[in-house]
Amino acid sequence: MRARSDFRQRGLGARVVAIPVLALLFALMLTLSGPGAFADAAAEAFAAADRNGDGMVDRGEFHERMIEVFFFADRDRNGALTLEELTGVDADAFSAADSDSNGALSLHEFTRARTADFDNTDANRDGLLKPDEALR
Ligand SMILES: [Ca+2]
Ligand SMILES: [Ca+2]
Ligand SMILES: [Ca+2]
Repeated sequence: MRARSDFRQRGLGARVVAIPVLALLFALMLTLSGPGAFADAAAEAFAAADRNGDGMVDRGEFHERMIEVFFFADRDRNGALTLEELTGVDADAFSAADSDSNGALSLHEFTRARTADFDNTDANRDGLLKPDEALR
């Protein structure tokens, strides 16, 4: 168990959490829609996150979607996501996001990692994800 200060340093550091943005959302869509439709599933996931239908996902929309995904993925409803619950997320990316190394992602750890994804994906730094940024 790491100290909270170490947790903060790691979270704010330059370390890149190597989960492609919306990868989890895509993975869930793939789980629901079956294999062989990645592009369609990705576009559907993007459209689902784009609540106001303006063709872009802003931070508020992204945050809402993250929360939904967290509780959807938390199948045993214990308030934390294990690697088993996160279909399609690789072990290294999971470990990088698991700041306190307890083998599960809290909502805070999950949203922190996903927010880093947002920032990494927002190529032009305008606070909006457009399909050409998110669907690569
Ligand atoms: Ca939008
Ligand atoms: Ca759980
Ligand atoms: Ca954890």
